[in-house]
Parts: sequence; C-alpha cells; structure tokens
Amino acid sequence: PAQKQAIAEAALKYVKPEGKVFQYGTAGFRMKADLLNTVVFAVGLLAGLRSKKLSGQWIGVMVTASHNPAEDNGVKLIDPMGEMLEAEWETYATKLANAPLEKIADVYDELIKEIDVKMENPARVAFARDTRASGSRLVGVLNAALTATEVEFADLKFMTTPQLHYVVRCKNTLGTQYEYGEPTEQGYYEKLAEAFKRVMKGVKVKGALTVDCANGVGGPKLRELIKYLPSAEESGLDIKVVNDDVINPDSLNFECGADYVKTKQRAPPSSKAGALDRCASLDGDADRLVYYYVDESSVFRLLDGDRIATLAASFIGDLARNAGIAQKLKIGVVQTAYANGSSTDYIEKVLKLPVICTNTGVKHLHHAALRFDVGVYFEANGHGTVTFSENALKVIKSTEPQSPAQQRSLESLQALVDLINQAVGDALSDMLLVEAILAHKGWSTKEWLATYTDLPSRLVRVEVNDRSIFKAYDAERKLESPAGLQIKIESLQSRYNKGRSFARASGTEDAVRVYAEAASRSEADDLATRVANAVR
Ligand code: 16G
Ligand code: ZN
Repeated sequence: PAQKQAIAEAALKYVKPEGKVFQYGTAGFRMKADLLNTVVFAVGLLAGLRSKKLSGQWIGVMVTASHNPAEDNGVKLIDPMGEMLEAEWETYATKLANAPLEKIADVYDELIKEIDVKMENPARVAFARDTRASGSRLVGVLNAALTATEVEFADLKFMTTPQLHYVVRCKNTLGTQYEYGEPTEQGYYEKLAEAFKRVMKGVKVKGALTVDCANGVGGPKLRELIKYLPSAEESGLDIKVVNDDVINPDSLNFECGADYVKTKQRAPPSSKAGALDRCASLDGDADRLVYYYVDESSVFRLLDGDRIATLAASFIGDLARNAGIAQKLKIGVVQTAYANGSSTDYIEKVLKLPVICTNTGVKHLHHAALRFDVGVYFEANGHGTVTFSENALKVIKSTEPQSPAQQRSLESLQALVDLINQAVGDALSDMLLVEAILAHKGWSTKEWLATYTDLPSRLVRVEVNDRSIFKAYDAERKLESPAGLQIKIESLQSRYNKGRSFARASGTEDAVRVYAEAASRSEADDLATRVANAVR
C-alpha cells in the first residue's frame, strides 16, 4: 500500500498525452520526445517487475531513438542475457504505458497478480542513454519510477545500445561459468581490444578507415575504444573519426549515419573521402554498421548488412574447415526478406551454408540464429552479429590441434568469440570484425564487393488508410490479406527477369513498405512502382 501510494504520487508529476495510444514495437517505444514522460515512467515500473520475476537479475533500460531525428526519443527493455525483451512482456509494457495516470498504480497491482511476481524478490535495473538532449529529462523520469518502487539501479550515463546490452549480460553472468566480461564500459573496451589483438596475430590492416558516427554516442565511444586498440603502426588499423559532433543537438543523424547512407544509397554530403577510400557509418546508437566507398568512376558502392554477413560467414566457415572442426559445427546464416537475392544465392551456392529467413526485427533474427552452432545474422540495414552455441564454444575450446595451421585457426575462432558482441548487433564490434577479416583475406573493399553482384533493388514507402489489414506470412514474403493482393504481386514479379517483390506493414511507421528487385535497374524500379500501385 505504501508503495502504491508512492507510485501514484510520483505519477502525478507527469501529463499523459491525450488520445495517444502507445505500442511497444520492434524497437520498444519510439516517438517525439515530448510525448514520452509517462511511457518512460511505465517502463521504469515494468523493469522492476521484470527483474523481480527473474529473481533479481539485472534488467536493462535504454533511452534512445537510434537513427531517428534528434527531436525523437525512445525506450526499450533489455533481458538478462542482453537480449531483447521477451515478447509476452511487450504486451505488459503496452498495457502499463496506456494506463491513465490516476490508475497506473492499480494497473501495476493487477499486473503483479497476472504475471505472478514475487514482490519480496530484489529488483535491479541498469540504464543508459544516447546523446539526445531529451535524454536527461527521460532518465529523470526513469529514476523517479525506480525510486518509487525501491528498485536498486545503476545509472550508466551515456552508452551505445550494445554497450548496455553487454553490461547487462556481464552483470548477470558474473561469477558463473558463463561469465561474459567485466560489467563496465572499460571492461567492454578491454575485452574487444584484447580479442582484436589476438585475431590480428600475424596480419595487418591495409589503408585507413573513415568512420562516420552519425553525430551520436558512437563518436565519443569509438574515440575511447581507439585508446585501447593497438596502434596504427602495430596493427595497421588507422581509424579516422568523422561526424562525431555531440554538442550541436540537431546534427544527430542529420545527413549522415548508417540509415542515411543505406536509404539514400550515397555517402554523407560532408564526406571528404577520396576514390576507393574505405568508409563506414554507424547509426545514432551504434548498433548498425554499413561500409562503402566511391569507385574510380565516382560510383557509390555500398557494403551493407548482407555483405557483412557473407564476409563473416565465409571467414568463419574457412576457419572451421582449417581447424578441422567443420563437421562438428552447424554454421548458418539468418536474413530477412530485405536481403538481396544475390547474397542469399551466394551463401547457399558458393559458401554452401543454410539460410533461414525470418520476420524483420532483431529479436526474430537473433532467435533463429540460436538454432545453429554458429549463427550469423544481419539485417540488410547493418544490424547484426554472430552467436555461438554452448556446443560451439566447447568444440572450439577442447579440440586438440594436429598442426600449427589448425592451431592458428582454433586460436582465431577463440578470439572471434570474444571480439563479437553475442548479446546484440554492435557496430563497434562488427567494425573490428570486418577490419580483421579483410586483413586476413588481404582484401580491399573492392575485392569484398566482387564476391557477388547485388541485384538492383528498390524500396518504396506507401501511405495507406489502414496498414493493419496488410497481414503477412512466410517470413513477411507473402500477404494473406487483403485478399487477392498476393496473387497480383506474384503475377507482376513473374514478368521480370529475377523479379522478386513483397509488401509489408512497417512496424515503426504508419506505412506499408514495398521491396522489389530484378535483373536490371529499370526492371526493379518498374516492378516496385507497379506493386506499390497495387497496394494503394
Ligand atoms: C526496428 C528494428 C530493426 C528493423 C526495423 C524495421 C530492432 C532493435 N530494430 O528498428 O531491426 O529493421 O525496425 O522497421 O529490432 P520497419 O518495420 O519500419 O520496416
Ligand atoms: Zn540503432
């Protein structure tokens, strides 16, 4: 009762935006920052319950809106192993966020009964935020909710989203056989840098890498990471940090960053990179990474998540073979419908690895990746990572090398396990992975791009009256409703050489997205236009 009172009193400080319905979506809650106070308050309450339900394990709360414009913000929960919040709890979050403020303490009580939370359990929550100006206010709200419910908390200040995922996983595995690392930002840098050094044994990176940090939290964090990495003379890794202005709040994600580069298919206008210079872009919270360069004929060349997935899968596949453990490891790749058809072909036919296609959204890919011993998953937009099963870790650790070459491969695999952030896609970790693989293969971005040729593709955003009628199945590659639309799409795509198209309701915007690819640019554009018209 005292706690109920405390919640009710704390809640009264905020005003719930009228007529707004909140939904915990693929990226948590995300909207204009002004509207978020009561949502963050609700998330704070729920984080405490989630921790109690899991016997006091640490739960993470990240305040970020990733690649969205500076005036937006968002909040999402992180489960104990650094994974996305369990799906069932998304509905609890939605319920609590939509409760009228004067009833929020009652809804909280109802949830305790519904979820069967043992309130005598301890509760622990770790939170962090990106560099948005609204972040400090929202963290204040979070603090109020955690204080009202007497939750133990750790305010980790500014962090990239993957850093918080890492710390949460570390905190919950500390002292167990699954210990993941030191649960601090410094521990994160030390772990990555140490693993990078081991992976780089005997090889050197060629040529500088320019990293566009989207003017977000990734900028200062990358500068920090660099302090721990071997010097450019030692490893060849020479990182030039650009777009790392976190002082001017409006510059965040503005004409730069991974989302800009991927959707506009061009380098940030501010880029001073010359022909063939290797470039990379992070997004606003540093969980996405894309590479690119401009070739000798000034053509922009993008190396997106599909490319990173194929690069990683090919490297890990080679290492497993060279280490003599390929038969013992089930290696696979997880993609979404947005993966370029050529990448899927390359993985299946050249790398001879199985591919699973899942719904859009990291949690779906991550979940599917766990079905493999080594699961490589990436969305085309640059979010992804590699997961290693317990069996994989055991095989990698316990195999007795029969030759120096086998030993080197086993050591490299061991180092990759530590270099890769297995909790979640992590742009900084992925960047070190790509640099290390290119160094091992002796490849420039040009050779990387030459592994296969992307089919020209087009993405169209279609405004519709009601996107909820667009119901997809088969990993969002087909529509079961509205009736008849799927047949139309199939008949359209069959008219184009290598034509493939699908439409799905966006999970983050009020729109339907149409994707089309075909053998030529004009065919892909044409197919996309026709399918978009069929959707309208
Ligand atoms: C969210 C997802 C991202 C996905 C995107 C699709 C997470 C952490 N983020 O940002 O993975 O690609 O939504 O957006 O899962 P859409 O549904 O609007 O196309
Ligand atoms: Zn992001």
